[in-house]
Amino acid sequence: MNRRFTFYCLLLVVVLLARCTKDQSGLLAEPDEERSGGETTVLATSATAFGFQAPNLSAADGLTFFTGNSLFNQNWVTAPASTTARDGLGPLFNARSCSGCHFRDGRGRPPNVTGETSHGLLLRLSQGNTLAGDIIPDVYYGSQLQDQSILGVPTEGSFSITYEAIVGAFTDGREYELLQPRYEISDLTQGPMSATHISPRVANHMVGMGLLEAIDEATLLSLADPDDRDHDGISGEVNYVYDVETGKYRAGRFGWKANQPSVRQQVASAFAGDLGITSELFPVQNCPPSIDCDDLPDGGRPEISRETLEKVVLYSSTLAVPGRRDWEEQPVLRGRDLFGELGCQTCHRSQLTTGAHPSIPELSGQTIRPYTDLLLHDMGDGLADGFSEFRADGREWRTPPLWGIGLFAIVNGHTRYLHDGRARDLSEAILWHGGEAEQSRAAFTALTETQRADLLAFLNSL
Ligand code: HEC
Ligand code: HEC
Ligand SMILES: [Ca+2]
Ligand SMILES: [Ca+2]
Ligand SMILES: [Ca+2]
Repeated sequence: MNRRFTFYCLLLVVVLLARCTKDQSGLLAEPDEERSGGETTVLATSATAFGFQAPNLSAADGLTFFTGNSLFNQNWVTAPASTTARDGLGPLFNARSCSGCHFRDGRGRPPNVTGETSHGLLLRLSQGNTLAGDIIPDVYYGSQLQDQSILGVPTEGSFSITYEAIVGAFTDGREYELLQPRYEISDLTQGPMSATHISPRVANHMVGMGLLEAIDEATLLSLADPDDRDHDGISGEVNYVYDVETGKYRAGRFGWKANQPSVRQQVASAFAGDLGITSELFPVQNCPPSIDCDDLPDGGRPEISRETLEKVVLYSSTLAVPGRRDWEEQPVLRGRDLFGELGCQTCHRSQLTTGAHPSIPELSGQTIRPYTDLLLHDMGDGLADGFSEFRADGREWRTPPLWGIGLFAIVNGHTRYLHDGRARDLSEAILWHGGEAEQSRAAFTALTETQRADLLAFLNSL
């Protein structure tokens, strides 16, 4: 009994001492904690913070990046045109340039009013899935609603969004209000829609894509725990998606459901689906059934050459990751520790190491802080879209990387988060978490106001 008492007394002294020293010196940042993209990091805080090339790029890759940048920003035009390098837009499209949605290489948002263009939200369509998980597209409208078209061709239709307010309260009594979006498609021009599932998605910010591509599949598998063997309530899973170049299924990394396997395929599918530009990877023109597209001039077959596509792929792969701001401030460091304590880090992984990038050695072997595991997680009913893609079911989403999310306000002039931009700030983004992240959400609502501010300060420093 006596020995036990002495033991607890000693323990108490040790704990108190530890606390004291901690309080005196304050919390410390880890070495290089601000360098989220390893050697590809830039310390930039302006409106162009997402637009820099990785500083460690070779001179040759730098030149390609420069051309890729203009192909990303410039408008594509209707064929035939004198600028044959940039013609072939449409007949159906959602925007005239990549940057029409990824404005300043940043995050899109839902339209503020019906019919607004260049916001960066699109609707994916399906009537279900094949046994292998591929989308079965709508008979007339394909797998995406294009709400713009070239002269003389009807658009497919348009859509509007209405929001229903949902109120809740933090444990300390402070109330909050979330907006649940509902989508309505109208003005359909090609007959009734057969798609039964709609998945709204906003354009992601573009930084660090090649680094995410360079993470070894073995690393992703080591993070995965599909059957939740360790019983922490979190069961991340790798998506396996169709690779149009090899005809095989491989690990998905890009898109809100990790539905694309590589930057190249993601970019080529954006050219085809979003701009109406065909490529070797997607050679078939997206054509409304009421039009004979063979009668329309095209921009070549394919409309973007392999060589030109590669430039946009390199550009999209090598945008520098912005370094962190205020990373040594005490509230930010307290927020960082809360991020770990609330279990956020179980999905939003703070540190990973890239393997060998197949074609861009500058991206290989980098210690990065992307705050993602690239895995699929069940996020509950609130975020569910009922839309499945390969192994991702209607409740599952890829953990999005959080690097750069504190800069949306400066770069894009808005603070909309989540796959459809429904969250109006970071706090709302967390409050929408459910499913595997329900414990984290609940723990967030139980924080004090100061703790919540610390956590948000940390997120804003990313
Ligand atoms: C109409 C708006 C729009 C246009 C135009 C557009 N994108 Fe996107 N982009 C999106 C959306 C939405 C997503 C997410 C797609 C998904 O989840 O399936 C995305 C995803 C991406 C991603 C993956 C991001 C990530 O974090 O996984 C890359 C890379 C990308 N786009 C590049 C491009 C390029 C290059 C172009 C021009 C050829 C382009 N995009 C044009 C809306 C757009
Ligand atoms: C079970 C895995 C998981 C956990 C745990 C988790 N998240 Fe997430 N988080 C996700 C997924 C998946 C999304 C995307 C959901 C969507 O868009 O519908 C997301 C989205 C976000 C976003 C919005 C990102 C963006 O680009 O729009 C923020 C911010 C965020 N999480 C912060 C947190 C914080 C803070 C915690 C801890 C309190 C946390 N997350 C816990 C998986 C998780
Ligand atoms: Ca075309
Ligand atoms: Ca379509
Ligand atoms: Ca687990």
